[in-house]
Amino acid sequence: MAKKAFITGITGQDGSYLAELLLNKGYEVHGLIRRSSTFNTARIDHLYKDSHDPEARMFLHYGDLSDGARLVSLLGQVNPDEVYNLAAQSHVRVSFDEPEHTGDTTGVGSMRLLEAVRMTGIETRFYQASSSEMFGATPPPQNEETPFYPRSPYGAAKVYSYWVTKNYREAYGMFAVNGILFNHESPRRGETFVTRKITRAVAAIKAGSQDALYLGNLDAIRDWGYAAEYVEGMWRMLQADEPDDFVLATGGNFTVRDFLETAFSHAGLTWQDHVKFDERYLRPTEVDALVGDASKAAEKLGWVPTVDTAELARIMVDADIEALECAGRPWIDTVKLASWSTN
Ligand code: NDP
Ligand code: GDR
Repeated sequence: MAKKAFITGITGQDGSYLAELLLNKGYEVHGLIRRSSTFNTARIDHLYKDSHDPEARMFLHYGDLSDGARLVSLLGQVNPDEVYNLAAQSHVRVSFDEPEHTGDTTGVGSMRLLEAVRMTGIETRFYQASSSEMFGATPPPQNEETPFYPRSPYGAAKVYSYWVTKNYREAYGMFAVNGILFNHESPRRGETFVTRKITRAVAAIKAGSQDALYLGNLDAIRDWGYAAEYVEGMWRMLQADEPDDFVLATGGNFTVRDFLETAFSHAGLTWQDHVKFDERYLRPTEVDALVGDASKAAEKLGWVPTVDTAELARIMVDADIEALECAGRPWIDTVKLASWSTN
């Protein structure tokens, strides 16, 4: 019998890579998707087969982390071996604009899903997408022992989810783990996160359809890894003998400015000619430096990332240039529209 996985956030960056990984491993994959007036499945369309097709192994179910009753009925119906909770309002800057919604989905939503597991009584392993943002103001390097000091409603909501996951493990003996992941990016990264915002702009500037790129704080230090490698780490956490929490990171320490330099120069451009400052992109409280120490994951899970930040920047620039060249004008128009975004 194929193992069954249930993924919340399957339409997001990580959800799409994880679904791909699990389908390749022979799993039957069930994903939670939100009802939307437009299609929101672009990242997983290449994996989808109509459910009438006898070869279909990925199934999508409408639901929302704000709807606990639906989570109970779905988990009871699917009865998965593994649950990956990747869904969240995941944008740090947006969490200052929508703190209540962020708390409800990124925080309490995790508890609703854990409670749904407990109420249905299913035997399953549970992965919680915890974040390096929980370390916030605590200086690097950060590992599993580092104290939390969140600096945003998002970070605070993730701290709640971290502790409630740990509590369900201790209170009910659940196999529930926290993956504390540092920033990880890819050509599928959401367009308003800084790396993708930069690499899309590089492609549009190179194509002559954009001139300026507006950014906020260029001094922030981040440890940017490649998302496709991080989902393997998530899966390994659920295959371990005992439930435990793990940091996944590369140990790299690029500033936003370093990323700009690498991305623009890869396309033969000079970032100083195009980047302008806009205070809208500053956060009321910033996280200055996140650099992870993933030695526990290397030792206990054998998880070691191979793509560093410079290579990642080049992969993303190449992908965005190719996307523009392949799709032609409609895509260029989308780039222009996206530059109106405030995040
Ligand atoms: P994305 O923003 O790309 O994806 C978020 C997913 O959550 C989307 O599928 C979105 O659906 C879904 N979602 C949002 N709100 C709800 C809700 N109320 N109910 C159900 N689904 C919802 O995030 P990533 O893939 O980058 O990240 C995955 C997880 O890992 C997130 O929890 C994030 O906070 C966390 N994380 C990410 C890191 C990173 O660097 N990428 C680092 C550390 C943690 P829709 O498509 O409909 O919007
Ligand atoms: P982050 O990612 O906040 O680390 O959260 P983001 O890419 O949004 O910001 C990284 C750094 O870049 C600075 N920055 C800008 N950021 C954005 N988005 N837009 C800008 O124009 C801009 N200019 C400068 C930011 O101030 C920040 O210092 C990501 C998310 O994926 C979270 O869900 C996840 O938990 C953490 O990574 C780990």
